[in-house]
Amino acid sequence: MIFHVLTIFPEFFEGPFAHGVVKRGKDAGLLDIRIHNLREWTSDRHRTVDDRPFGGGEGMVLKPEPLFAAVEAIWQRDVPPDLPPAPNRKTVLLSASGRPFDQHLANAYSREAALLLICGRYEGVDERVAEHLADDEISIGNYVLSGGELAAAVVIDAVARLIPGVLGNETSAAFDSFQDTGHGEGLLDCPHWTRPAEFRGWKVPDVLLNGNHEEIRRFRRQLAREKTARLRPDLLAE
Ligand code: 9D3
Repeated sequence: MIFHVLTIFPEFFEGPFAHGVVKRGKDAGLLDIRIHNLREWTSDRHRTVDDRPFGGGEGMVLKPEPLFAAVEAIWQRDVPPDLPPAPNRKTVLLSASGRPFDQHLANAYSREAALLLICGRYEGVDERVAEHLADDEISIGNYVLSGGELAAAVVIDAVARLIPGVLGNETSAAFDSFQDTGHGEGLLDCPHWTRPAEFRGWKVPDVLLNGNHEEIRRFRRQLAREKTARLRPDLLAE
């Protein structure tokens, strides 16, 4: 799978993909990450990517022309011109006003051949990009970031680990979403402990040490329910 990232901060991406699961997937040839500098598709002397909002107001807005030129060039470069455009690819705008990104969307994206992630910046992106260029407009959560770069890294991490072979184990990825822990649909994972069995006076629950696997399974399920009620009551609200 190919991940294209369109950004005004290409240096930002030198760090996040140099380690861990994404690095392993790259080294194994299962995924490729290509970073594109939006300023390469500007045509003025100052390489301008932003402008003031129509109607007035704070901040600057990413202009449509470089974004359209970049996305069209990246997809054309990727697909030989004698072939029809590949349907199994998505252009995704990362924006604070997007639809929430979740595990279901990560699963859907992992079945695409390529994703092109557009990183929003400044006060926002000209709305014609969301309407006529991007297939989806997504946010990674209800908090304010300074731009889409961190969000793009989050999306790539979440999607990359679902690509068959990337985690090493072909079946684990689909099963370990918090929505499918084996403790029942829509529960958080149960808490985990490892050695030592007592640390600073805090003991690991005895049940987990007694070797009774049926009892352990019921105990973990109960802990998962309690933890979900405490930290994520919204998951139990239906
Ligand atoms: C204080 C600025 N906000 C006015 C109410 C709007 C705003 C504009 C631009 C808020 C954030 C941003 C930049 N954020 C992103 O581009 C972004 C983002 C986010 O802020 N939160 C969660 N997901 C994402 S994806 C891209």
